[in-house]
Amino acid sequence: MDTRNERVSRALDTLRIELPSWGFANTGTRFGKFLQAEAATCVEDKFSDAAEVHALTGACPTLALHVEWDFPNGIADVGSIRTLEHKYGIRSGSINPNLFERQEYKYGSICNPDPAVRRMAVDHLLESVRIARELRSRDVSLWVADGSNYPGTQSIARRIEWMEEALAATHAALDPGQRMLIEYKPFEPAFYHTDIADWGMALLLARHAGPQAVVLVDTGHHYQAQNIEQIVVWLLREGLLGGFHFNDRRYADDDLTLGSIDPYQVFRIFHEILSAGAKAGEVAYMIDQSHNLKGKMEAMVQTVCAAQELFARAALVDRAELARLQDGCQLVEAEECFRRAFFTDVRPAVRAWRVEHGLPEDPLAALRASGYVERIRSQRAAANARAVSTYA
Ligand code: PSV
Ligand code: MN
Repeated sequence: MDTRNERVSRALDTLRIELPSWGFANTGTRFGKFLQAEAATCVEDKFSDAAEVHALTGACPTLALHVEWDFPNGIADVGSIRTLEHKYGIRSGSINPNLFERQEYKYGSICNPDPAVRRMAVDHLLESVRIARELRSRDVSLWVADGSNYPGTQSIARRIEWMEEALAATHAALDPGQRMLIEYKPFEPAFYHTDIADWGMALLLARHAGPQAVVLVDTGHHYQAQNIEQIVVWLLREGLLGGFHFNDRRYADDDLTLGSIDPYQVFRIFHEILSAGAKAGEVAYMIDQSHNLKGKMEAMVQTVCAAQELFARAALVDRAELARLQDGCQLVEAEECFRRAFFTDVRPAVRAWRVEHGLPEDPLAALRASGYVERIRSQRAAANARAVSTYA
């Protein structure tokens, strides 16, 4: 029988968590932003911050990039991104097309009734696939913000057709090793109907698009009380769970630190993935948070540490014993077996894993002691102050 430390160590060796470039920049809510002097002001800052988080946690070798924000010149920026990859030892991760910010997308992007706008959106998707290919990124992660605000104002059915056409065209452009991740969200920015509102719609769209299309589960994108781990089990069973966007939520898509509201939910999700025997990397774990109040660097380190601890706890579930108890319908014993792992204090084992890998025992304390945040604050304050004045 393995010791607790060995099980935790083996589990953490397999856990990779992608950082979002936009999580280091000044972003906020639609009601405003509280600007941070240390926020990233350019793509290089984002690579630098990601490298720091990786050095502290040992789990984050890739950075998710958003095309509109990180490639202002489109594919022409690939060369400078490659230079940054080498300079900071961080690889480009998922490539995220942006189908939600241009004025042309007021009535939708790939579901817009205007064929010229749909064409523009598909061209952007195809360019995103080319960028991903150039950077050897496996995943193109797609969130479609399309929808409508008033009943009867759009044909839901025709918009499905247009969406299928766009996704098929994007899928056809993928290289054999690439994947197209389809993210769903039940609300915001559309209030009446959202074109990809839930995992069922995302799953059907993925099936229609082709074998390299899979579903992306953003933990913030569900109605209250929805059982996310059950969705995860179904997607795993269908071979369609592409990955996650990690955050937490109290009401809506709140962009909170992972597990800050409900760590038990994250544990249950990890348990189902480990129970299904998913191979490392098959399910992409990505963070999708833009902190408005917490320091961005600290919040990111905190989320990675929370993910590591909850993953470690899920790895401690005695799955053979649990299966036996489930088969015998020994409800109390089964639940206690499950809870025993959840309530285990894995922090000593996680610290041991860090020491074994030459990492700081306490990444958050190490970040504070490093002076990194103070350094970037003084380097970036002027540029961020200029950003403030543009709002005046
Ligand atoms: C939308 O709320 C979302 O979850 C999508 O993943 C976007 O790409 C991301 O947030 C950043 O706006
Ligand atoms: Mn997301």
